[in-house]
This record gives sequence, C-alpha cells and structure tokens, in this order.
Amino acid sequence: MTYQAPGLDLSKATQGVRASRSSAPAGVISFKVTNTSKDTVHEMIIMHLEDPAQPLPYVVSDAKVDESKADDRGEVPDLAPGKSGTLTVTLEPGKYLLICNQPKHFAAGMWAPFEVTR
Ligand SMILES: [Cu+2]
Repeated sequence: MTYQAPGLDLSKATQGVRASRSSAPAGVISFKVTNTSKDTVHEMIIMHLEDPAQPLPYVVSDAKVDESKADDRGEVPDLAPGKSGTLTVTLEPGKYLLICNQPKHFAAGMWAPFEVTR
C-alpha cells in the first residue's frame, strides 16, 4: 500500500481502523468514532492527502506520523477503551486517511482510506 511509512512492514499489522463507509459527498461530514479495544487508548485523525501517491510524513524515532507536516483536518483525541466520540468537519473533495497516531499504532495498521466525492 502506498500509505505505509517507509521501512514499515504492514504485513504484520495487529491493529486497524474500520470505517462503516469509505466515502461521503463533500460538505459537512460527521464521524462517530468508537474505540472497540479492551485495554488501549486510541484516537482518530483525519489526514487530507495532498498527493495520495506519497506516504504520510513519519518520524521513526517517535513511531508517529508527523502531524505538523501532514494536512490534519480534525481529530477525536484520546478515547479510552469502549468510549465513543464525534467529530463534525467540512471536507472538500479528495483523498483522506483516517489514522490513529498513538505511538506505533499507525505502523501497526491503524489507518483506513476515505474519499470525499463531489
Ligand atoms: Cu490506536
């Protein structure tokens, strides 16, 4: 996959982000996010992909996507296990990635593509 960070082997991914739908029309979009894990804090960040062919900027020493260099469009921050949160944003057409950026989680497979259509 083109979304993985350089040097990461996602074939052993142990975590994931599952979106109930993979696209939505442009405009106001609400995300309801639930952390279905039993013991781990997760979050959900919407990253707009300027160039979907390029991987997100990744800081290996932090084991995180570099949020300051990515096009962050909003997030549901730290959700305790079993908790839910909502986020309403206005998105223009394009390719996005829904990620969890707790340390090591992106590399463990916590991302899902999302498309905003016209
Ligand atoms: Cu996570």
